[in-house]
Amino acid sequence: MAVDSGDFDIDESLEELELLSRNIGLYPIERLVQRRTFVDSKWYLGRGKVKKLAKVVEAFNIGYVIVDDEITALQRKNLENATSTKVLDRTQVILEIFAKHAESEEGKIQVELAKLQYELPRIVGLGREMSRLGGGIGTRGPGEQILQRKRSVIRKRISLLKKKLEEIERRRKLQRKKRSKGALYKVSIVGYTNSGKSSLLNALSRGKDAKVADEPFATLQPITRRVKLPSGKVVLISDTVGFIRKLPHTIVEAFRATLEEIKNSDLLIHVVDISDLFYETKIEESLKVLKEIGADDIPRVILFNKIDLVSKEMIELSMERFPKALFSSVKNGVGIAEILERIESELSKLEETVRCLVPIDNIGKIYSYLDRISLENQRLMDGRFELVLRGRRDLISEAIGRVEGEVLK
Ligand SMILES: Nc1nc2c(ncn2[C@@H]2O[C@H](COP(=O)(O)OP(=O)(O)OP(=O)(O)O)[C@@H](O)[C@H]2O)c(=O)[nH]1
Ligand SMILES: [Mg+2]
Repeated sequence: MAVDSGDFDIDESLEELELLSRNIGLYPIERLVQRRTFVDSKWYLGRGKVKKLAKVVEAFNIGYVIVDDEITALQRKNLENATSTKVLDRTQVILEIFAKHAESEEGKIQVELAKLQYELPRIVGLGREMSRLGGGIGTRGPGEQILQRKRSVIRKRISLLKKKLEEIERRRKLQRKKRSKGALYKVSIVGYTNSGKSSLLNALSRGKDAKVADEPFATLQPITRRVKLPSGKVVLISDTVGFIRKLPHTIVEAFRATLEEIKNSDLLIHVVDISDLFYETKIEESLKVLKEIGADDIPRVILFNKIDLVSKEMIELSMERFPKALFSSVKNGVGIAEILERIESELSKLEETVRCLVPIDNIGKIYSYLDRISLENQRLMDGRFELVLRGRRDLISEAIGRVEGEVLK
């Protein structure tokens, strides 16, 4: 059930909600859409539509009403009272799917945190009836006291979970520091859920470790693999949690550390399911999430996957619209070599070659960078070393900055 405010294709959105609902065992049998530009603050729908909803619920003996939006506690209470049935919203459905897929300690904590943060603001304002059980006007009845206690328990739990996540994040940073000695490039595979990100990681790393499934949000804990590029250079490639329209804010918050890993990338491969008729809106939705986590300025390559499911014309049309995009059928191993080549060429844009003169006494300092930048040539010249260095711009300037070498270019 949804209000169509014209922001996006409502049928597409409901189609997606249906898919999400099925994933947690709820099978929608009726759809109800109200076309209006605003959402009713108390009822979500207009009053007439609420009555219609109640009739539909009764006629079909419906067990759940699912709203294609995030609703408030008041809207939920009113809809539940009016329809005498349980009301769920889009965020709760997504949270349930996440809960189903949480396997690791971190994933479980993140999901519990997201759920509690969703619940906390929804405990307020429903205490009026409960309060009537006790105290009079102006006093705090036992109902309100119970709610306050409940809120306080949830707040404490939230802060405990946040501490645990911080600890996990701290450990991860330490590990990263150890690993980053080699300063390998990091490539992240991002995109809408179910587009084939984990399948791609498996194909690129010739492994099977990343969990692949034909369902939304199969990946909650992204994995990272070392992958050898055609030149022999090794890079780190990670898959990520899938994006979705209206990705609940509580999820972005709870999974911030996981999502922010994307920010540490040198390059993003944005996977798009070309067989999805609405792929353009999904590209936009993914860009919104990237923006929200501050990763929208990282170089990005669009990859249209699942070309085995569409016609040649569709591929040609997408090529015209996105001339720089890559195309693949990861399932059939088509396009993998081109992806590796493109990763190589994109990363090489981040590099530069510099010729410089360094005093002999300082050469050790430059050598200490040779696990991260490469020394292409060196010769002794008038008591100084002439070096040709190639590597990441930032590392080259850091290395040369340490020895005050003279840059010849
Ligand atoms: N037909 C076809 N199916 C593919 C292709 N690539 C992946 N799939 C299927 O698409 C489904 C989703 O693949 P995943 O790799 O799990 O997708 P994901 O983007 O990691 O999904 P989440 O982690 O759930 O966000 C699986 O059933 C894959 O087998 C492809 O090239 N063609
Ligand atoms: Mg995945």
